[in-house]
Amino acid sequence: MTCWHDIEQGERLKDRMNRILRLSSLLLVCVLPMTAQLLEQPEQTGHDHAGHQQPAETHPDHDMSQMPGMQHDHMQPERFIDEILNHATSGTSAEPNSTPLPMLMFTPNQWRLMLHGTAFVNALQQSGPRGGDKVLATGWFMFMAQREVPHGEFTIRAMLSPEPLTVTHRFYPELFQQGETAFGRPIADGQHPHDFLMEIAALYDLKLGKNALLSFYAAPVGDPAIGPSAYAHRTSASENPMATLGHHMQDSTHIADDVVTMGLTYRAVRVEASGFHGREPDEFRWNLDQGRIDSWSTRLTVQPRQNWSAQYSFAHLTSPEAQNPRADVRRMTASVMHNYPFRNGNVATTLLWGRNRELSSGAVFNGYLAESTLRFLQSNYLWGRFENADRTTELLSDAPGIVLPAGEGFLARVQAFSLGYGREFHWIPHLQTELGGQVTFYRKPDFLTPIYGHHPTGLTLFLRMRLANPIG
Ligand SMILES: [Cu+2]
Repeated sequence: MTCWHDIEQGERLKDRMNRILRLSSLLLVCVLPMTAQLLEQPEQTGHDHAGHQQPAETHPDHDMSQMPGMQHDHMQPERFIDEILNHATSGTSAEPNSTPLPMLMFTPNQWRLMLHGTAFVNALQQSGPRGGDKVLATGWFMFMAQREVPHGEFTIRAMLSPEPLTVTHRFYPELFQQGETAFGRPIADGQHPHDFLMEIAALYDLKLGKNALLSFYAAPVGDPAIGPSAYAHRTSASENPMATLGHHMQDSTHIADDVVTMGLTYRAVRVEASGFHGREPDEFRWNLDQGRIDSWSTRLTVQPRQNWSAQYSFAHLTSPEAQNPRADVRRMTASVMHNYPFRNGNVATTLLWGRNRELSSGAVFNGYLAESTLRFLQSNYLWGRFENADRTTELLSDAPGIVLPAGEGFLARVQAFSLGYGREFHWIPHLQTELGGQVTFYRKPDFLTPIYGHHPTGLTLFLRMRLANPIG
């Protein structure tokens, strides 16, 4: 039987492990970008010619020329304002200007119609008494239409997820993962599916001269200005089908109800403010949840160079958890993203910190992440993710023989280290198909060993499909 006071011993071990694993994460984010530079010399792009856009032909992922009816002059953004106007990711999030954007695009009349989508069919194995196995599919599909309007650009977007259908029993096994509910109870060692309606949004960008942009975003369900692009949409996590342990401290608000956002951009700097309903989506994933605008966030994004993006955001979430309705949360996140395209490849990296502070109890929970995805020799992917995340006592609320204090408090800090490889096959036109696998090793304080075993490990094998124009 494990007792609560054993935590102290775990705490001491925690510090030592943290030091080792922080070093590993540094290695991870240094080694992958350097590998990219060894593999290929960077191609000569037009990056030095400020104000000019770079032709699509220099970016393999953007080669529209082989598609009948496709726009032939689609541009990789050279400036932050152009990256914003692309609206290529969830909400109003941004990635470095040089980030590849796999998609299909059609240009009937005055409109630009775009289809983005990624789906994984996964076979999971999570070890130990708290683990499990499952076959399931994750992913999302985004339809977007854009056109020029007087003084600006108008965009509408719908993002859908198959997960309510393809994740049975309201969650899939993922060791140490927590957040949201299934059958009225907190999910422990599992990840919830995302809502069928991930985003329905209208965006209007008003051009204020050449260097400034005033942006409006309204979404019955959508993504307020908090954090970087959520893990499912980040290029640095593009081949990793598993959810981040820090999701509910970093980017879980990517599906929120009744979102309005305003943003002002000047050259490389943008300031945004959002209002939205703070309650997390309920476990009924097919419906559209609604609620009054009771929460807010603000975000500062800076994209000074082609390959860099950084953000800092601060949010007040009113009663986010159905299980803990009296607890309001202040969330703070900071992140830096780097992207480096080169001939026949790309490497994308994210460093991310997220922090929740529960206002009633004063409890603070932190989540740190470093991840990187390298595409090399056209069709090969190598990726890694390191996380260091606080877990709350809710994780063990269903564990037999555990004595926990009342209320939701700090339980432990755990580490997860994932490494994966995948190879892409071009069997079907406009569908990049990949076979891949990844392994995740977890570290936890010793007092959790009777519950999780000595070496908790996760294994994922997957088939991934992504809508995109042919590479190369
Ligand atoms: Cu999510």
